[in-house]
Amino acid sequence: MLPSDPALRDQRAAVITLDNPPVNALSFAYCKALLETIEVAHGNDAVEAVVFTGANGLFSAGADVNDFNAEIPPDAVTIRDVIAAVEASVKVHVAAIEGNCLGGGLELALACDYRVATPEAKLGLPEIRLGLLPGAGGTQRLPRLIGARAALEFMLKGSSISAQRALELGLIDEIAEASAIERATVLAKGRKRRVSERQAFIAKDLPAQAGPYVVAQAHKMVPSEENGGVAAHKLIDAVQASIELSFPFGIARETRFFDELVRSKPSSSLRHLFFAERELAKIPGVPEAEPLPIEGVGVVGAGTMGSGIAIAFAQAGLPVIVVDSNDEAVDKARQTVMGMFMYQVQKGRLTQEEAWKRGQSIRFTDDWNELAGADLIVEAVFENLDVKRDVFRKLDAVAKPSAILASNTSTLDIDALAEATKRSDRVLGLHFFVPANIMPLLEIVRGKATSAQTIATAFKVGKTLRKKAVLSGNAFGFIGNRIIFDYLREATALAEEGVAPARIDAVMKAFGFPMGPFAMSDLSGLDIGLAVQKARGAEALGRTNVLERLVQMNRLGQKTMAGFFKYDKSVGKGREPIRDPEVEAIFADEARKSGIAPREVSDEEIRDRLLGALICRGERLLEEGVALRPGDIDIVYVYGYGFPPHHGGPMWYAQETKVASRA
Ligand code: T1G
Repeated sequence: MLPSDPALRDQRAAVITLDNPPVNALSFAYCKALLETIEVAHGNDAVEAVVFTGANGLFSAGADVNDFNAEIPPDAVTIRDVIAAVEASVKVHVAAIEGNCLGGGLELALACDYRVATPEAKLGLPEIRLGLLPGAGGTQRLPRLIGARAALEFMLKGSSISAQRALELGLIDEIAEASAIERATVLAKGRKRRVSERQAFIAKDLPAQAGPYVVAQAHKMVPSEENGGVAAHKLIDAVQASIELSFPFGIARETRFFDELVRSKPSSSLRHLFFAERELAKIPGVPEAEPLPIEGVGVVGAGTMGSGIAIAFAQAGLPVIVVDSNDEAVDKARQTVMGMFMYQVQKGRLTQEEAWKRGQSIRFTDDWNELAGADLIVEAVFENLDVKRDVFRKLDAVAKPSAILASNTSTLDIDALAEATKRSDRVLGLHFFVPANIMPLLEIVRGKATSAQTIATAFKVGKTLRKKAVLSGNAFGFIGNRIIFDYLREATALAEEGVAPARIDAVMKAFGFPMGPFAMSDLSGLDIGLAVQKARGAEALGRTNVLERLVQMNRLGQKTMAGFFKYDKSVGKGREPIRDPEVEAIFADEARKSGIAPREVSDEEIRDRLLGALICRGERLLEEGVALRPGDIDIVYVYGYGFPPHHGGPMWYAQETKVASRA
């Protein structure tokens, strides 16, 4: 285990390489082998220092999340045991970090005396995203190393930071421009352990008496326990323990909290979503196909969707050509684009120069021939089949033979668009969500002739855009919208039975949705909802004409400051729904005409009927093969329709709570 490289050997350092492909997960099984390796190094007098590093281009992704889905065997060797061995040793330990160093992997590094990282390393404690908290000492060691306030912010966010930021925080000791292992062994030479320092009462950035204030403030800033905030509140309590209790008692408190969270429903839901997301691009029956290179993108239509899609591609570093013959739309789109990039500068996410460059990477024109060089062209024009077929016919003529043509339609038939071209194998749907440069969801809609290579290319584009890309069959409304229609219809049915829209929305907000079904309809526009209903024919039309009446009264939703609710510019920037008895009267009148009697309905019935509608349509889409897996539907709903992640998505919720689907 002593390095073969004589230079390193002379440093009397033992290099232990974490090597458990693909992400060096510190599973119980791997920790067992690792502990044995460490004990050999500790037992070797020739070894003065131990250097941990990682194979496979990263340090470690932390604990193996799969291990938490089963009862933890009593004799399991965990990261805690590995860290206890490191702490008990007299030898200096140094972490040589390359690539990702996350979760338990970073906690192992925190148990070392020194940390060296290469410039591209990424360090993070993302446990909160799994409904957990760092359970191998991170909540006690990190506050002592970088201060309670910085540690709290770091762990509550759960996002990774760069090596440079880690150095600024004091999380690492050095950035190694060349070999981290080499720097680590040099750094270890002649150094002493820092265990006691690490376990002492130190509140670096916080006068002792401020601790309770910071903790109290933090509790106010995270969601309530009912609303998915359980892990966050426990994490804050664990950091409070790091301020108030001695190290061993703090560790005991952390362990208790971790063991409670790992058995909690919110955590099992979030772990389900973690793995569901990683299944998305595994398409059964589609042979591994080499994705086509996408170096230039075209967008047809400079409206809200078109400019958002253009920004999304520019943000991913791809040059974009936007075609639109309407000068007014082009001017508005140009402002939207520059406005978006200037906003990123204000937020400190881009430098002025980067924003300018990104803005310049989007070119507007009314000349379709400028699309001849694009590898992918996304059509985002008015939602009308004939208009779109005409666009596809024109694109087929100007685009190069290898180009992929995609439609951003949210409901229309992809095959009907493909038939307007001579390249139906290279035609598919790429359904973005508003705003396209922000919403993480992307539905990839496969037509009957869409090739495996086109699908593979679409998933690669999804990864480049950092989207959660979900494959959908070519059916009305695809996955997301098809399911939401049933959900909105069930909400309308409840209102027809005399339940106020405001109460229905309140029940779904209490469940964890950012907004209820009626506010959601008002946001997307009642005229759009009615047009879609009409396009779908009788099956979609509700039992009454409420929607039609509201549209005739020009109550189209937020855009006309009245829909199912009223809106007032002076209340919540005109976006806060205000209860309107006039609408409830219209519901009552229409219900009377349709012979629907008002009835008492409990909050539970409201919740279960609406969730039941989601689940039922989800089950049908799985039967019809429109959606591949329940997990795919859960990702669509969590990342596209505000389904609360701590409930895991409609299909996971159904499985976990036995809520019956509602036909
Ligand atoms: N456990 C088990 N499997 C994992 C895993 C993990 N921690 N991380 C990744 N995988 C699998 C993943 O399912 C996929 O499998 C393959 O590895 C490649 O992943 C005690 C309790 C590291 C940034 O939350 O963020 O430590 O689909 O597709 O895009 O306090 O994976 O190929 O079969 O994502 O290059 C905390 C989670 C754990 C990090 C790489 N750690 N992982 O991204 O590849 S809890 C995390 C990631 C913990 C301690 C606690 C990313 C990545 P398959 P991938 P990638």
